[in-house]
Amino acid sequence: MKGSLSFFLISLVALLLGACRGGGLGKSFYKETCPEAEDIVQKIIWKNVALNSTLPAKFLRMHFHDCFVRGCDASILIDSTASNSAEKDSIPNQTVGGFDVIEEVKTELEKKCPGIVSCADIVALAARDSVSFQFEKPLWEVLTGRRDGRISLVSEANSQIPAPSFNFSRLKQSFASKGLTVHDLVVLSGGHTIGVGHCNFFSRRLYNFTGKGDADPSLDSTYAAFLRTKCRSLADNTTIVEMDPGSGMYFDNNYHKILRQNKGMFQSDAALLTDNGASNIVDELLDPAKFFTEFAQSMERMGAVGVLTGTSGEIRKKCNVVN
Ligand code: HEM
Ligand SMILES: *[C@@H]1O[C@H](CO)[C@@H](O)[C@H](O)[C@H]1NC(C)=O
Ligand SMILES: *[C@@H]1O[C@H](CO)[C@@H](O)[C@H](O)[C@H]1NC(C)=O
Ligand SMILES: *[C@@H]1O[C@H](CO)[C@@H](O)[C@H](O)[C@H]1NC(C)=O
Ligand SMILES: *[C@@H]1O[C@H](CO)[C@@H](O)[C@H](O)[C@H]1NC(C)=O
Ligand SMILES: CC(=O)N[C@H]1CO[C@H](CO)[C@@H](O)[C@@H]1O
Repeated sequence: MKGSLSFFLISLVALLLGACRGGGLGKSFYKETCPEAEDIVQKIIWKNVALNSTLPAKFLRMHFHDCFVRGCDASILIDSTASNSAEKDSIPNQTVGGFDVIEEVKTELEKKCPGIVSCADIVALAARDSVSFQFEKPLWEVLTGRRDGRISLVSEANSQIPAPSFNFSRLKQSFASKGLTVHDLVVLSGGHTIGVGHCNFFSRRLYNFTGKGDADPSLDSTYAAFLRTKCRSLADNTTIVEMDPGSGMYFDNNYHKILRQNKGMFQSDAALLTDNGASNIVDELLDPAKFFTEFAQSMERMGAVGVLTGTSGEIRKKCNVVN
């Protein structure tokens, strides 16, 4: 009797821990309802990434921005209407891309299993599969079962997505407000190992850091000089620069290596070195094996932020409009 009671309690704890880990998500949620779902996503994402190597960065950033506003509920995909300005109109979203590919995946899934697979799961899988393309195997596990939100507000995107001007305490606070730790912050900032930044997000660091025509002293001066050859003035808001020079297409721990050399692009990158704890985590991630393991774990945690499951939300028919 006592044995079965403790077995019951242990099972209960295991169940609760499992639920907490994924916020109600599960492995292969579509196993019965749409067994091909994950293969279809991977096939279409890989086809597109093979043609356009800028896409992994677009999808990784899209997933991050989606999760930080109302949880990972595909609210980032909703178009603005006459009466509502959606997340897509926000300042941080102006350079997000890849929406057409998400719609291509959704169209195919609606043909195979109508009304089953959420846009929120497609975004999470697209981030994983696009980044994993060059490795030909999934880099992290994506639990599924997210449902789609019905609300998307430009004001929330502008206030909830951390800005590149943030200092350490604001970054920490931003991640904490999503239930993520400083460890997650340092690990996930490693997403900046792929993709590009527009000059206007960091040119004050090159030309007018304190308003006296000066550069940010925490930015390596040789690297700052190089960046000035790319971004010719404070007004340049069109030129893009690789965030991880020379390795900007390759997903690896080079972000943390160059960050350690004071070559992070944004103030928010440099800020990770201003806190002892965070700076120690940067050092740990100089070990590639450690980086890949930790990145996988933090992506799973980010992918569970504020998710809608069960009967909450809906399964959108088209990803850019609510049903
Ligand atoms: C910690 C706070 C963060 C800040 C302040 C931040 C800020 C930015 C900014 C300003 C850009 C440049 C956008 C552009 O100029 O087009 C960018 C790009 C990017 N970010 Fe972040 N980011 C943060 C965290 C993350 C996280 C957690 C991820 C994903 C795990 C991520 C993934 C990316 C990627 C992949 C790009 C490149 C996008 C492209 O090439 O189009 N970022 N980020
Ligand atoms: C690649 O994808 C990006 C993001 O959607 C898009 O802006 C760009 O035009 C695409 N490039 C090509 C060559 O299709
Ligand atoms: C970080 O930025 C906030 C807002 O700009 C400011 O109030 C705070 O003092 C800054 N913290 C540090 C440690 O510089
Ligand atoms: C640099 O910043 C100062 C203070 O904000 C401003 O007065 C000045 O116009 C800026 N310089 C340029 C070239 O924008
Ligand atoms: C870039 O700057 C120009 C001139 O200030 C402005 O008209 C334009 O809207 C800006 N573009 C973006 C994408 O911010
Ligand atoms: C990709 C995307 O939808 N970008 C939008 C961002 O917001 C501006 C308006 O501020 C739109 O014009 C863009 O289409």
